[in-house]
Amino acid sequence: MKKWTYGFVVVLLALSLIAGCAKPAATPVPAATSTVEPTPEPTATTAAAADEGQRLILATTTSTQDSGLLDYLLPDFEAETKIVVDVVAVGTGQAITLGEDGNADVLLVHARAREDAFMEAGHGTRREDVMYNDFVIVGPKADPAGIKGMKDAAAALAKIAEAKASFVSRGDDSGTHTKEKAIWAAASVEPAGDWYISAGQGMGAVLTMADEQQAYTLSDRATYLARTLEGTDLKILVEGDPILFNPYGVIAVNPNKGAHIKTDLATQFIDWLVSLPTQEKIAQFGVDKFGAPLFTPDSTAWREAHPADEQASGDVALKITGMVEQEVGWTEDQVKAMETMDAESTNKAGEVSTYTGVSIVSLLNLAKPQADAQTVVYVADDGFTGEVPLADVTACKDCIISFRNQGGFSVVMPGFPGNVQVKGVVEIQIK
Ligand SMILES: Nc1nc2c(c(=O)[nH]1)N[C@H]1C(S)=C(S)[C@@H](COP(=O)(O)O)O[C@H]1N2
Ligand SMILES: [Mo]
Repeated sequence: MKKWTYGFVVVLLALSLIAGCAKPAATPVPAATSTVEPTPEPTATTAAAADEGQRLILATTTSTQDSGLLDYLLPDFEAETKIVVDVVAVGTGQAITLGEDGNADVLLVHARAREDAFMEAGHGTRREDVMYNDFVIVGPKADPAGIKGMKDAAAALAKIAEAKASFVSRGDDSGTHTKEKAIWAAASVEPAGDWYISAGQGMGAVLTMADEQQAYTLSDRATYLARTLEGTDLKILVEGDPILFNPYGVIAVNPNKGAHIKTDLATQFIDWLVSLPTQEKIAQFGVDKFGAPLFTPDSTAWREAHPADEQASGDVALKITGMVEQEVGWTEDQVKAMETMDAESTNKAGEVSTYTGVSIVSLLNLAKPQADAQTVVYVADDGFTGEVPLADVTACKDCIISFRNQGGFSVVMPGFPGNVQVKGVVEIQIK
């Protein structure tokens, strides 16, 4: 499997709303979430294409339907191919069962282990990567369990359990709930007690409960992002652990299940879904509403066409965010490939040292701070922040982001106070 962090474009687009970059959700339902499992009845058809008589049954998870993704994508497919797609939106488990029973031609689901088992058992003839999104652990700003910034999701849940800090679980056997249970299992914790609230609700309702009760929960990023626009006080506290990755696959159901299985149409659908134009459309979905895409394209064709994205998304080591014309992020190697300069600076102990790095002014020029921006906030990997007026930074010709021996970067601003010499800087926020 390829590296799984968010694509570069996603990082840039999402940075205004989120911190960090992780790629790994089960029910990315932006606004209203549905907890009701629709009955397995076709729900989407197009009259025009129906005339041609070609119909394809797509069994999928509620998230692709509830997020609006299918309504956004499918008209193109139906117009191009004159194939009507009958969408059956159910939980991933149910969708897979529909496939096993030969009650669908094609599946679009997000449960990689179950997909692989489906293929291995011979229920499917072709599986392709389509897209992904990710889960995040969110919680109150006060963070009573002290999990902020942890990179290990299981360790974070273990800490929540140890602190008996309130945690709201979906408790609805959704994909998100399945993922949550997998993380508890990875932590070797069986969550139980007053602090563990099983809601039996959709993602939106669970986020509302967690917000009201100052509790932690596991959310897909898309639904959380949508909530931030509605003023949730919950913060993303843990992200980026590979266990939080949520890939979607498309599978053609094996025609040996009966003459009614439309393999030709399924093949056309899969070819179209993983094709570059469709993947490009997926990359745009949600950007207008939420400021970040809800899904990141990830088909083989997309990956081949975007090798740079993949590389950049691997490890964004330094980024400039906030009030800038263009949010930017670089890998460590990219920063080190820039023009370097030396700066002499005196530390707290009075020792003078020479540091090598990249001019902060030149980095800011790449992001172009907005005219009304006032302040620079340097954020370190340990959460430490240092704040300095933007005008002071733009006037400083020998201020650099230095390369540390142990990797990573530090702010070196000669002559400025110790508390702006931020060690392990990972983000430059412009405010
Ligand atoms: N990441 C990080 N950077 C930090 C700090 C910190 O706690 N975390 N403390 C700051 C303060 S207050 C000072 S005085 C200097 C101390 O570093 P020095 O001993 O190299 O001068 O680091 C600054 N950078
Ligand atoms: Mo300091």
